[in-house]
Amino acid sequence: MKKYYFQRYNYFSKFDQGILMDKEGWFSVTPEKIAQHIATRCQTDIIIDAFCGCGGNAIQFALTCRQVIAIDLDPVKLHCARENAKIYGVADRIEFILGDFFKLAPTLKADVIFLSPPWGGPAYMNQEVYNLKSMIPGDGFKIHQIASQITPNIAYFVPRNTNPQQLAQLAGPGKTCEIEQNALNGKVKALTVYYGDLIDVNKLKSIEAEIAEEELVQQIMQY
Ligand code: MGP
Ligand code: SAH
Repeated sequence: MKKYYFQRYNYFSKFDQGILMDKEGWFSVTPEKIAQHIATRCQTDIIIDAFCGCGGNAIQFALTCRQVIAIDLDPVKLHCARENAKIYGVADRIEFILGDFFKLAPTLKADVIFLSPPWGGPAYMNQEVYNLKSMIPGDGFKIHQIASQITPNIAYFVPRNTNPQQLAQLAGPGKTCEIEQNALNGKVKALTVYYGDLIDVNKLKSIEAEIAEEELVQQIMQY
């Protein structure tokens, strides 16, 4: 736990104002700067944070979106998230729901869904290449599939060593996704994978143009 405590201000800049976290919360919370960035990318009307934990992401979504639906199975996490949201002055912008995302999903409507499920604890790094099927509630494929019945606009927060082929597979045949590395102080902490309208099309176009240019150069060199 020590290494997480040393990073406390990375997790919540207002840590000293009474931030609450339980054990799982400490090792799962999204660092504030990364959560801020994801919230900017996910700016929308209604967003669901399907696995809200102690609120690291939900608080930032409340600052960029009109309404946040924050779900967690664990009442302790939900209590922490609500208290933490009060510290950031955004509790009134978040609807907290105690429940199982899988059971609630058919009743939910939103423009964007953010998924940051349990990865199986800090041992996720013991796998050289993280298999999405190792996610704890069900598996990572099922989580994405259930979310995609609500909206195709999904941001999926996954381990930095996740198998990229699996992430691409989730986009569906002929479709694409954007895999973003989230770094803090020069170190990659996790990946956020964007699906649907969350993909930055301009970035994609410039990458495609770069690849086309490189191919052209290769052809000229061969000639
Ligand atoms: P980490 O690798 O356990 O910690 O998690 P650390 O100390 O930042 O990295 P290290 O390489 O220096 O040891 C990195 C980040 O991943 C955490 O800050 C969380 O944002 C996220 N994270 C970690 N775990 C185990 C989970 C998880 O189970 N679920 C979710 N949603 N995020 C997690
Ligand atoms: N993004 C959060 C951390 C999420 S940790 C933050 O920044 O604070 C993952 C959370 O998923 C845990 O709090 C766990 O209680 C919750 N969870 C696990 N299974 C769930 C389910 N079936 N439905 C809803 N929440 C679940």
